[in-house]
Amino acid sequence: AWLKHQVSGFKDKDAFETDVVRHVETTLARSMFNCDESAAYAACSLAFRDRLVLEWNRTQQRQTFSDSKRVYYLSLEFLMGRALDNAMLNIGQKDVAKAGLADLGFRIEDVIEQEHDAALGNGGLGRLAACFLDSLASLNYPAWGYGLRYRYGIFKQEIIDGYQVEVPDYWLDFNPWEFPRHDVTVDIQFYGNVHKSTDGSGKTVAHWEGGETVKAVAYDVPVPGYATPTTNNLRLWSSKAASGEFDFQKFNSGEYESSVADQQRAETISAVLYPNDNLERGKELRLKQQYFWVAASLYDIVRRFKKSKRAWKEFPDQVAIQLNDTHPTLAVVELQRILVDLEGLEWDEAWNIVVNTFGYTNHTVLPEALEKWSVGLFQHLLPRHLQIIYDINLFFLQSVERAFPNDRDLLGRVSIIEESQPKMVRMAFLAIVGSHKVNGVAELHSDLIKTTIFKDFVNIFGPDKFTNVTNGITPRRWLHQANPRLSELIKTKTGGEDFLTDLTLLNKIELSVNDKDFRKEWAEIKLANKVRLAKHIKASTGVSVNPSALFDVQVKRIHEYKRQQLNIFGVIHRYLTLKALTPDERKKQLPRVSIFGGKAAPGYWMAKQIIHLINSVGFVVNNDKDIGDLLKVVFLEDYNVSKAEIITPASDISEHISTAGTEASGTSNMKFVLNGGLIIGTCDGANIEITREVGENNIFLFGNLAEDVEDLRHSHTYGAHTVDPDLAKVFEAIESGTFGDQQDFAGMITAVRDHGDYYLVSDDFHSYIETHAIIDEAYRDQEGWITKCITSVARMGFFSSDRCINEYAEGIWNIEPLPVDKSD
Ligand code: 26W
Repeated sequence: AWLKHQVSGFKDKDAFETDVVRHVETTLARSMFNCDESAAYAACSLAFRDRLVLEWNRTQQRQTFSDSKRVYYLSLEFLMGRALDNAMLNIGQKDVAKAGLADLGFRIEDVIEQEHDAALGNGGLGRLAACFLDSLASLNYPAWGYGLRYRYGIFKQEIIDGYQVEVPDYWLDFNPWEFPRHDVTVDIQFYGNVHKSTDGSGKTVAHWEGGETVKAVAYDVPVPGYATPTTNNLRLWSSKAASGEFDFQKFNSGEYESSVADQQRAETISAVLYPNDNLERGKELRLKQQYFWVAASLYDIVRRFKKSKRAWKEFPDQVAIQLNDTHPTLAVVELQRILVDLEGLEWDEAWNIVVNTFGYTNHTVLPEALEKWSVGLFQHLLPRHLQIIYDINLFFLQSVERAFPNDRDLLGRVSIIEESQPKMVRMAFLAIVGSHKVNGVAELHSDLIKTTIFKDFVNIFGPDKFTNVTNGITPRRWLHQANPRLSELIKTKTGGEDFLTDLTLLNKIELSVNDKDFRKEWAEIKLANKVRLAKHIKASTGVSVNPSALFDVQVKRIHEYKRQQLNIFGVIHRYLTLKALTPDERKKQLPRVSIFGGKAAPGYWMAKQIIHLINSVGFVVNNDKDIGDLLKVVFLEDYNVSKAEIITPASDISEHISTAGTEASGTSNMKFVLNGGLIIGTCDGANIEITREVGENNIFLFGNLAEDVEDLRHSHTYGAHTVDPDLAKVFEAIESGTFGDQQDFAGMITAVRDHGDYYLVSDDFHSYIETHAIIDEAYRDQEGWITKCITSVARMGFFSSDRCINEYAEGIWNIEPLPVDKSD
């Protein structure tokens, strides 16, 4: 009882320094005399890692001995960003490290900067998974993440002559945050054939034989909770040739080259993260990745369950598995295969276990993002799984037929197999049938999936199977780490650091909204964050921006549905308007900086055109002497998590302007408001709930509503489509060559003018421009603006990923936190 149980940090800065020096001299085999910043980063990380692994092991032991139910979060993406800063803050010893590093001659910021982002994700879905891991650990839930250890994360984006160029992201050169577990491996089978035989009792048994085998090797990453010793595990699988380094038989018989080729083919499986966001391309290697990861994870989960010696029917009392979108849906089939083929359970008993184990989260309604795999590909790669899918479908359709007799249309609509040419397996339908709960990620989105893409399933399974869990973000990284001064200021008004674990306590700052000193400090922090971003802009683009101008930010993946084209057309409109003014009139205008960032999928031609237009507009506007500081346009290269930590706290306005009904939730909208910025947005995704929380006066909404989108699209196709007159002038300017060769941007214009304007850019343009004018006026009233910002932050408590994870834990996973006894 006298043993204090908490993250055993460093006794003081001297103890920290001793560990750093020891790691420099022994682990890294360098001398302190030539210890540069990268060596300091390595040694500092190793020193903190030592602290973490002790708690990590204790956490695993505690969770095993307590025999409590665990959740396994299966995600093909984990967009973790940097680990060191987060580990220092979660352990609560950043100040110790800062002082210690200073003694050794380093600035802590420079040391933190050395770390390469862990960028194993595309965007929102991957970052959500990372926020969830932080909340699960911080709330002491027994939880593991399972993913793939890509050798290359999302590509690094370079902007060359205004165009995106992709460069490979080789991030594993030195990664102190992962632990290879060469003893934890699983053999994964592909291809081959299925034979059926009859066992002693006359039962048919399927045997999946032949094909090729690849080895999955586990790499573990510790996930520290905030202000708790709980340190959970993220297990990432890496692929390796099953025969070891080379196939020695081949090697010895002189087939050296082909033995190397086999090895490389195996390693290809976990080599690269697919860079498509919201676009499914049906590539065989992607399906291989999915099965490889799912099969290794399930083998691991089942192995752990079997150690408990419980009956199979208790599996769902011990194990919850969450499917992050449809990417891991094969897990449903794989668990059924393990239970029926390998463990000998009856089909119905097995299926009951499967359905009670899984939950499925949908993250998009875009039709081009919904996963479908051809039956032929399945037959070739996973022949036994295809048979099981057919059986799942058969029993499902039989139950539908019983409940809704003689409705052939219905059977066709809900069949897991799409009767197209070629036939396709619809993964979302398989995920729904194989789960006990299906959720969307914001209220509007959850309503939309129930009334559109999954409507029939609501009729079949009843409405209770479908639910909403509005997304959230971790306030540790997105407030405390990204905006330390604001976090400090909030602490003084909420009475301590508790708001970081109970974000609803933010509401206390609303009492200080009229406190002069508080407001002054608030404004100073925002300005300092903008100065910091201005320096980054100067260093990365060469453009000087005025930190007192209004900073207008849109950073997210580039996609037509997110409508960066609407933003840049609006910027051009502003530029043309400024140009038409007299110099005296111009002086009265509000200076603005338009900041863009985000990656385009390498094969997404239109998205790349949008990036090129933004850069071309920037080139003209930023060098126009008439304009000066009134308007600057910059595109920040290689937007990622660590850059988001600089950009987010520096915005005055951020843009969340998707066509209504297309953005499932959005999560950066939450980050910007939490950091004291306001939003211009459409009535889409979580913008709607943000409005409910902060109040209509504190958000700038515009544009058509989701319920009207279908009719508007229809009117474009069947009526005469006239482009908004202000937008027409923008097109004229582009087409007259104002921003370079008009041919370069022709696709963006014809999409709106001639191809039906699917994303309603013209329909929303007027309302968008007007709303920006309202923003200008609101910003001129700095006192009113600050009031809006403070009030909004005070009301953002709902959007913590802690609230979100608690909702999953209660409503879907049925798991409880495992409290950490201080006297343990
Ligand atoms: C198969 C290709 C593919 C790749 C990624 C399809 C779909 C995806 C993701 C589901 C796209 C994604 O990241 N969706 C985003 O999920 C966030 C977290 O829920 C939401 O906040 C975003 O609105 C949604 O676009």
